Parts: sequence; C-alpha cells; structure tokens
Amino acid sequence: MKVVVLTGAGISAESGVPTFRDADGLWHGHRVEEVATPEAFARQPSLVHRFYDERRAALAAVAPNPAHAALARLEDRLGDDLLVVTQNIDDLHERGGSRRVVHLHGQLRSALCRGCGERFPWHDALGDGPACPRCGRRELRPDVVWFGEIPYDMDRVLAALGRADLFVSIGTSGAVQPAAGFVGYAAGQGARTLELNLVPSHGSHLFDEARHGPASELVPAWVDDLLR
Ligand code: BV8
Repeated sequence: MKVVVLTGAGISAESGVPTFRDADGLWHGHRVEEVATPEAFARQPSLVHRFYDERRAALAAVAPNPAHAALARLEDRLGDDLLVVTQNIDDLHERGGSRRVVHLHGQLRSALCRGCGERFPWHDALGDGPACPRCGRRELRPDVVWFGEIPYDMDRVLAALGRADLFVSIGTSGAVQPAAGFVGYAAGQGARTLELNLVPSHGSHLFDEARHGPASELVPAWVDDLLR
C-alpha cells in the first residue's frame, strides 16, 4: 500500500513547538505572514533573522513525541511506500527516526546563500551576517519557503500523491496553499483520505474519514491499526 502523510505544526505542538494558530498567528505582535515573506526580509532583514534565529535556537530544547516516533515505525515497515511531506521547518521527524521526509517549506537548521545558491546545515544564528562557507559573500538567508515563494520538491510530492492509495493529513489547519489542496488532488487520483487533527480543519469535509484528538494518541493508534 502506498501512503503519503502530510504534517503541519499540530504534530510538533506536544513537543513544545508553538503552532501558527497559537498566539493567533502572531509573533511578538507581528502577523506571521508579515515576517515570513521576501518583502519583509528586504525591508527588515534583522527582524526576520531574529524570528528564525529564535526558532532555530528553541529547537535544542524540544524533542520528538510519540506521533513522530509512530511515523518512523511505519516507515520501517513500508519503506519506499511511505512518504512524509511536512510543512514544518523543525527537524523532529528526522530526530524521531523518519528518513523519507520532504520539507515542503524548508528547514530551520539549513542556510541558503543568495550569492552562490549553495545550502549548508546551519545550527547557529544568521542575524550577525556570517560569510558563506563557499563563496564568502554575506548573503546567507534562512532556507525556508516564504509566502509568495515556490514550495520545495513539488514534483516529487505530486508524483507520490498521484500513486497514493492512502493520503493522511496530521496536525494542519489546511489554511496554506498548495498543501491545503493535496487532499483534493489525492482523492482525485483515487486515494482514500484520512484527517488526524485536534479539531476539524478548514478542509475536514474533504476527507473520507476524520478522527479528532491529540496527535500523540491518534497517530500511534492509527499506525498500530494499519500495521496490524
Ligand atoms: C505558493 C515556512 C505558488 C516559514 C510557511 C489567497 C488564497 C489562496 C492562496 C493564497 C492567497 N494568497 C496567497 C496565497 C498563497 C499562499 C497561501 O496559501 N497563503 C494563505 C495564508 C492564504 N501560499 C504561498 O505563498 C505558498 N507558495 O503558493 O507559491 C505555487 C503554488 C503551487 C505550486 C507552485 C507555486 C508558500 C507557502 C509557504 C509559506 N511558509 N512556513 C515559517 O515556518 O516561518 S507556511 C507555515 O504556515 C507552515 O509551514 C504551514 O504551512 C502554515 C501553518 O499551518 P499549519 O502547519 O497547519 O499550522 P496551524 O497553526 O495553522 O494549524 C495547526 C493545526 O494543528 C490546527 O488545526 C490545530 O487544531 C492542530 N493541532 C494543534 N495541536 C495539535 C493539533 N493536532 C493534533 N495534535 C495536537 N496536539
């Protein structure tokens, strides 16, 4: 059985990573859409760097939860027949043991050089304008996809959705495109669709089945069912 799992901020909430809807989508009083755009970076690079430097530093204090671990267990059994597509820029899927993970919106622990286009694993701050390890220019930016930018690996994701027998959405409000449209695309390709979320998401009505509750309970129970 070929399975595609889409995850959002809700799967990391119980690990202590705030969701976007927490604090009503505000960061220090800024609407997230205000600091997560190329325009904001051009206008106030130090503010945007602080937004990501703080979130990157906070990763050291959080750990994967049973929902991340359950998906890694599922991957052990399904291998290439499972693809995890996450909107999250944290590294909790990988630290939970998952290997086949697409970060549609980028990663906090990665830096992208706007000068030479190279990417680098990055755990420190970017706010003090470090030089690019390859070209030396001070052109490093957070390797994340901002609003108005093209998500990463869309071809790989659409190909997997096109082959999927089952599409499962975990911990996402379904407020951001193109991820919010994946359920419709997968269903159109003949996949069964399941939502696992704390509360009904914006697109809950689009799923064949929806189960509501904390991911740390719903996801291990769903994986046990599937593997049984
Ligand atoms: C693009 C990285 C073209 C940075 C992010 C008008 C109409 C429609 C679309 C648009 C429009 N205007 C603009 C657009 C496009 C725009 C968009 O969708 N805007 C929205 C706001 C309307 N999209 C884009 O710009 C995208 N690019 O469209 O390019 C294109 C398209 C297709 C193909 C080629 C090109 C780029 C979007 C990416 C932006 N970057 N993140 C960063 O992280 O700072 S988006 C960011 O916000 C996240 O990555 C995520 O995607 C989104 C947040 O959503 P969630 O993860 O779902 O989190 P949220 O807090 O909302 O919800 C959490 C859910 O979990 C809740 O339902 C809650 O109940 C649940 N939950 C909570 N606790 C638990 C739980 N569930 C289970 N257990 C729990 N314990």
